[in-house]
Amino acid sequence: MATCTVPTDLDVLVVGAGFSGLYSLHRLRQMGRSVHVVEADDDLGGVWYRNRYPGARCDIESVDYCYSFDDSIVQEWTWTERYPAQPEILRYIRFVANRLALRPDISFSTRVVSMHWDVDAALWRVNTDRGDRINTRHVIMASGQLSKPQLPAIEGIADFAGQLVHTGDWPRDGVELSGRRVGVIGTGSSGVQTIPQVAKQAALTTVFQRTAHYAIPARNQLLDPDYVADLKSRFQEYREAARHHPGGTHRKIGTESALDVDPQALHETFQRHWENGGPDILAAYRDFRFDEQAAEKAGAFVRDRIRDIVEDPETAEKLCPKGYPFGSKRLVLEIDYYTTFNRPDVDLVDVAADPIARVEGRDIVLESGRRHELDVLVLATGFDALTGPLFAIDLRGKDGRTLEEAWADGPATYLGISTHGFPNLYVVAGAGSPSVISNVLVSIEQHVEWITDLVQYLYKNGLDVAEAELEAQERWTQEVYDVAAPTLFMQGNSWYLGANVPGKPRVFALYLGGVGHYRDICDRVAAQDYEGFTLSTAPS
Ligand code: NA7
Repeated sequence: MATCTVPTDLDVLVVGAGFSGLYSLHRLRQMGRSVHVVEADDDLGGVWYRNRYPGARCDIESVDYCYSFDDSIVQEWTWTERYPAQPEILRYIRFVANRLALRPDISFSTRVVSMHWDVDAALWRVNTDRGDRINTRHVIMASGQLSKPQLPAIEGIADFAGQLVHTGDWPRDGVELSGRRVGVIGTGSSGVQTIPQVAKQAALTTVFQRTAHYAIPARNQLLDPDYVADLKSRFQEYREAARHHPGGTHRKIGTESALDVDPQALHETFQRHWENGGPDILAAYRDFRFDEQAAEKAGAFVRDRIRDIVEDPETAEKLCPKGYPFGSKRLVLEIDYYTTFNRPDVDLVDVAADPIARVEGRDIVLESGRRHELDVLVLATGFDALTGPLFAIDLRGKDGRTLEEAWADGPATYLGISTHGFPNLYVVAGAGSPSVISNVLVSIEQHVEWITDLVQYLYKNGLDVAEAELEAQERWTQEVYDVAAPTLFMQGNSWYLGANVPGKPRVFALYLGGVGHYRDICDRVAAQDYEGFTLSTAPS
C-alpha cells in the first residue's frame, strides 16, 4: 500500500493503526492538533490485520466489541455474527477509517525504531526504519497488547524444513493446508480456534499440547436482525452501562458462593451457561475469582463435558484441564474443538508428558525419540504481551534509561497510562490498566478520551510537559498488585503473568479493580487538574 511521508514536527505522534491508534488520530484531529500515525504493517487493523489464521475470531460479542464514540457509525454498521470473525472485524475497522477519512494521516510500512526524550526541547526525537526523523511533543503508544508473537525456545525450530507460520503473523496470501501434514503447537485461544479449521483441510493434523486450557462453547450464531436493530436504537444507553460495569460488558455477576449452592442447582447453572455459550460462566458465582474450591466446581463440570464429547477416553483425559484453577488463565471459547478430536485424521500429542526435544528437518522430535514428520508447523504459541511491543523500541526517557530498564521488575505506571521519567508518553490500554482483562474496546475509548483530553488541557493552559510523579506511580503500581494478589489469576501460568516468556518478571500487570471503578479514578485525577502528574513548560 502506498504510504505518505511522516511530518517532521508534530504535536502528537501515534504509534499503531489499530483500534486505539485510529480513534486517537480522529480525536486529536478534531481537537485541532497536528497528529500523525505510523504503522509497521502495510495496512491498518493492528492485531486484526495480522491474526488472519483460519478460525480467528473475537471472544467478545460483536455488539460490544466496537466503537461507540460516533453514533452515526453505530447506526451505519451492522454486525452479522455473535462473535465476529477476523475478516468482519477488519472490514469494520476499514469502514471506520474510510468513513472518517483517516488514511491520509497514516504512514504504513513504517516502524519506529527509537524514541528519545530531549529534556531541553521537551520533545520526543523519533526515528523510523524508513529514515524519518520526527520531533513530536507527545507520543501515544497504540502498539497493541498482543502484537509481538512469541516463538517457542525449541532447538532447530527456525530451520524447520517445511513451512513455519505463527498465528499472530499469518501470511497475507494464506497457507496451503489441504492434503498436507500439519502440526499445531499451542492450545490457547488461537490454537483452539484454528485446530478445527486446520483439521478440515489437512491430510493429518497433529496437535502438540503442553497444557489443556479450559474451553467453553462459543455457540456462535448469526445475529437476529431485530435484536441488532433494537440494540442500535438504544446503543448509547447500552454502552453507558458497559462503561460502568467491572468488565466493560453486560455480564451478570453472581452474588452467591458456589460452595453454598446445592449440587443440583449448581449443575443446572453450569449447564445453562454451557448451552448459552460464552464466557459469562466466569461470573456465575462471586467466589470463582478467589476460591480454588469454588472454581473447581466449574472445572469439574467442564471436564465432564469433555469426557461426554470426546470418544476416545485416553484423548479425553489428555484434553481435560488439570493442575490449575478454572478461570486462572483466559477462558477459551471453542467452536467444534473437542469434536475435532473424534476425527481419525487428528492426533493429540501430550508434550507435557513427552516434551519436544528439537526440530530436525521436517520432524518434531520428542524427548522419547518419537518423531512427527510435518509439512506445515503452526505456532499458536502466543505473544510477548503488553511489554513486548514497547521494549522492541529503543525507548529512552529523561535520564537516558530505557523503558525496559525502568520496568526491570515489572511495569511501573501511573494509571497504566504514564511512567515517571518518560514525560508525554502515553500507553493506550496497556499494563497497569484494565486493558485486555476487560472488553478492550470500552477500555480503549476511555483511555483515548482521557489521554487526548490531557494533551488538550496542556495546550489550552500553555503547558508542554506532563510527567507522572514517582510517588503516584508507586502507589498505583502497588494498588494493581494488591488487587490481583488474592485472585486465582496468580496461579495460572498465563501470559497475564508474563509466565510464557522466559525471564519476564512474574507479575500480574493488569488492573483488576474493574472498568467502572478505574474510570472513576481517572476522572477524579483529571478533575483535580491531573493530580499525580507534574505539569510544566519546556525548559528552553
Ligand atoms: P496463549 O494463550 O499464550 O497460548 C499459547 C499456547 O502455546 C499455550 O497452550 C502454551 O502452552 C503453548 N506453548 C507456548 N510455548 C510452547 C512450547 N514451547 N511447547 C509447547 N507449547 C507451548 O496464546 P494465544 O495466541 O492462544 O492467545 C493469546 C490471547 O489472544 C488470548 O488469551 C486472547 O486474549 C486472544 P502453556 O499453556 O504455556 O503450557
